[in-house]
Amino acid sequence: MKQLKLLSIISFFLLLLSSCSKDDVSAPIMELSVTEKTIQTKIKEAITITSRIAAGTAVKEEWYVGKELISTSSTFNHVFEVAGNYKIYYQASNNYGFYKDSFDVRVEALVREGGSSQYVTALFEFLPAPGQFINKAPGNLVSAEGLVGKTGMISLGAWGGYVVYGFDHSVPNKEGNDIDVLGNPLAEWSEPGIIYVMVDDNGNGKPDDIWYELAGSEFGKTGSYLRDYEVTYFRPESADKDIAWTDNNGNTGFIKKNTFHKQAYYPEWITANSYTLKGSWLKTKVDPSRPGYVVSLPYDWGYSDNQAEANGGGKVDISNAIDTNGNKVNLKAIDFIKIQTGALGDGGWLGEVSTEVIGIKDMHFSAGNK
Ligand SMILES: [Ca+2]
Ligand SMILES: [Ca+2]
Ligand SMILES: [Ca+2]
Ligand SMILES: [Ca+2]
Repeated sequence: MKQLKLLSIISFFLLLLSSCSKDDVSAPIMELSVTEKTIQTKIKEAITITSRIAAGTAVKEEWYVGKELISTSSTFNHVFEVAGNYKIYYQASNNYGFYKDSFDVRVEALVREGGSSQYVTALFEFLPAPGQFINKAPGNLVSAEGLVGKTGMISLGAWGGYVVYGFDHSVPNKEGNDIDVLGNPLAEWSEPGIIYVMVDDNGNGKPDDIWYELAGSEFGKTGSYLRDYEVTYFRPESADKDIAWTDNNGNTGFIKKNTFHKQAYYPEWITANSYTLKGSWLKTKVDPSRPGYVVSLPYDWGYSDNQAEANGGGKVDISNAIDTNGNKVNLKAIDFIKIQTGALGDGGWLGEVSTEVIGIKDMHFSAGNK
């Protein structure tokens, strides 16, 4: 299936003093012919490392990747299928002593050059939360498909609703912002979407790898930001009823129906009578104190459908990627993107706070230049 290719040979010289009697030496003498301890490679390319041991020396050899035994010969040959950081351990022993060594391996994902469009080119998943635009445009599957290769309009419903797209090339992480997620915010009506990115670590063209949240201005702020938040939405008895929800902190509430949108708000293509969405949470900034003039002021930066274009819009920097522990990760490029409604807010007559996405584009793309 895969072509093994000799990418890197690191050989070292293991000199065991087999000509001496056991009484003469307390331990074997070993020498490394190379000093590189970190190996850079790409997925699906073989790494070969060969040990050189004095002829006629009976040595037991073992090569491991992590705890997995890969080889018991003088040659380590292995193909890494998934990008990431690995450790290779080598050990050799004979009657006279024991030798061990290790190598760090950084396996890079494939960076896909070129591409035909600055916009996302594939829709992988659309799972909105209930909302006033769900089950019709712009909150249906046709709307989600409308962002493929161009601009359009999609609403993700209330908190946790999301959509996943891919680009037909890897979007590089260059200086500054890299991706522009277009929305329809107004100066006093923000519906912030949290943006996640993914690298195709296993090179299969599917978003089955690791999501990294792009930290925005609220990241880590007590009271306005939570990770691992979950909301379960329940199908109402009839389409004219509000949609009940519960969260994993013991709160309950409703996504309320309004008079402008009379269709069912619970996604009709979901057959289960409840479903749970998971992600990070931003405290809603909806101010309902003037019911006729409800506002939801924007967060400072880092979200879609939040700041007006003049204030940076939904432009985000891949360098803000964080892992599940909230630690920064260095990504050279990304292949997939997820936008998720980040606030659980009720705008009164304006309906639920629900992120809209108008388009998603690679800010570095220029046709014929890549
Ligand atoms: Ca960047
Ligand atoms: Ca993948
Ligand atoms: Ca909305
Ligand atoms: Ca909006």
